[in-house]
Formats: sequence, C-alpha cells, structure tokens
Amino acid sequence: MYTLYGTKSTRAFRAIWMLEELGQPYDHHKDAPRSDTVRTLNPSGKVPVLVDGDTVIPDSTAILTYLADKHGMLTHPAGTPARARQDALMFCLLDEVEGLVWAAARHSFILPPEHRLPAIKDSLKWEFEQNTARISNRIEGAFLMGVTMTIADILCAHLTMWAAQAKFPAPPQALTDHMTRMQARPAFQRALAT
Ligand SMILES: N[C@@H](CCC(=O)N[C@@H](CS)C(=O)NCC(=O)O)C(=O)O
Repeated sequence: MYTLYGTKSTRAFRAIWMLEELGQPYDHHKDAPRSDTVRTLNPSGKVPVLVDGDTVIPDSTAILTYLADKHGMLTHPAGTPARARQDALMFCLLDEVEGLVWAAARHSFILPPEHRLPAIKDSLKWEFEQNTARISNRIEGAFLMGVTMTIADILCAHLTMWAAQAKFPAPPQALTDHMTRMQARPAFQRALAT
C-alpha cells in the first residue's frame, strides 16, 4: 500500500490523480508543506512525498514517473523514442510553464516580503503567453501524444488549472479544451473529492 503526503491544493494533487488513474489503494496524509512528518521524510519540507515500503520519493514528477514505470501505465516504455518524446514534453512543461507559475507564487506569497518583486509577474505572464502558444501546437489528438494518455497529460492539465487560479492570461483554446477533457475523467473527479 502506498502512502502519500500532501494536500490536494498542492502538487500532491498530481500524485493523487495518478493513483486514482491506476486504481491503486493508498493512505493519504493531508499534511501541509513543512509539517514535522514531511520534514522527516523530505528535509526540504516540500510535498508531495510518496512512501512505497522502504522507499521515500519526493517530487511530483519523480512520483508520476515511478508509478507509471512500475505499473506500466500512462507512459511509453523507457528506452523507446516515444518515451524520449514524452520526457521532453514533461521537461518542457516544467521549464516553460511550471517555472513561470511557481515564480509568480514565490513572488506573491512564498518568499519573505522583503524578497518579493511583484513587478516580475508582468514579465512571467508575457512569457507564459509565448510558451503556451508553442506548447498548444504540440497537442496531437485527444491527448498530448495522440491517442495514448501519459503522465504528461496529468502534468499539463494541472499546470493549466494552476495558471488559471493564479490569474495568468487564458492559454490557447486547445490547452483549455485539453484540460476540460482531463477534468472529465472519473479518476480526476475522485482525486478532487479526496
Ligand atoms: N518540484 C517539486 C516541488 C515541490 C514543492 O515546491 N511543493 C510545494 C507545494 S506545491 C511546497 O511544498 N512548498 C513548500 C516550500 O517551498 O517550502 C515537486 O514537483 O514536487
């Protein structure tokens, strides 16, 4: 049985959604970031953290990749060209979208007030528009990679939701439509209800 730490309002949502897609049982500990328990598992205090037996895995992308590989679902097999394209998509989303919404959050309420630069947000939002225009052109079908759903779809839909909550400009319609399709999935709805 897996144990997952982190509330659904954080990147832990990605891992909850993934576990629901896989139909795997898990204990969910709704710890806030930096709780004493989380700090013992992950010295940075960041969530999510997944525990599988003696193995402790921090980082939402590492967790998605581990679960996908272990269960052979929502991923192309490691060592294949399709997997290389999937990984490239994941890293692109992290670099070009997550980096922007996370920087905006840090400069809004995470960093100590004296280190926040609110003016940076206009620049981040401009970059978001450039980057999402390119990324939306990479959607190949119902899913980012055509007919096969992968963990890149979970990451992408979560980032589109996060950007909207953070009041970033609306992304191209293709990305919004992708998010809407992902949100209609029963596993997404179950994750939302946790
Ligand atoms: N790259 C990590 C980032 C984890 C992260 O920063 N999580 C946030 C919540 S979404 C957190 O725990 N923040 C607490 C902190 O920065 O101290 C991941 O994807 O899991």
